[in-house]
Amino acid sequence: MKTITLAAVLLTLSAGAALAQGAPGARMDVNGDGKVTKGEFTNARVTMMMRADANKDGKLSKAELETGMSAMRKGGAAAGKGKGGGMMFGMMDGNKDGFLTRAEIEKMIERRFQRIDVNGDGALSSSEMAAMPGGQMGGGGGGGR
Ligand SMILES: [Ca+2]
Ligand SMILES: [Ca+2]
Ligand SMILES: [Ca+2]
Repeated sequence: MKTITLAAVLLTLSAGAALAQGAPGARMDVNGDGKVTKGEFTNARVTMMMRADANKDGKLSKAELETGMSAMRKGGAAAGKGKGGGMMFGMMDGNKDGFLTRAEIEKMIERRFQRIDVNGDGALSSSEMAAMPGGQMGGGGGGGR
């Protein structure tokens, strides 16, 4: 299945490039008001995570998550977290069935949102995003440019 592999690589590359350019979160701010609301944030992150759903069953297995994470790392996003998906997977899989459903991923992302939203106004300003813990989401390079 050469075509599929190539397509996946291209997808990964363009995703990485898109993530690497501009401010962290520029892509998440769908309506361009300079803030990323909880909905925008959750949606962007869930969509990103669900890209790893290789067999399109709507759930992420551990293997799918790990593949997706390493693809993201190669693309430049999610850099810095060298730990692999294992621990993260365990934390996210609320019912321990070995799969992450969209709802489980959303829950994790909402929790993360609350941590990033320092002033608790329900939206992330660019300074809050810049201070995002771990610099996931393409912020890993840290202020080059
Ligand atoms: Ca917005
Ligand atoms: Ca899946
Ligand atoms: Ca689960």
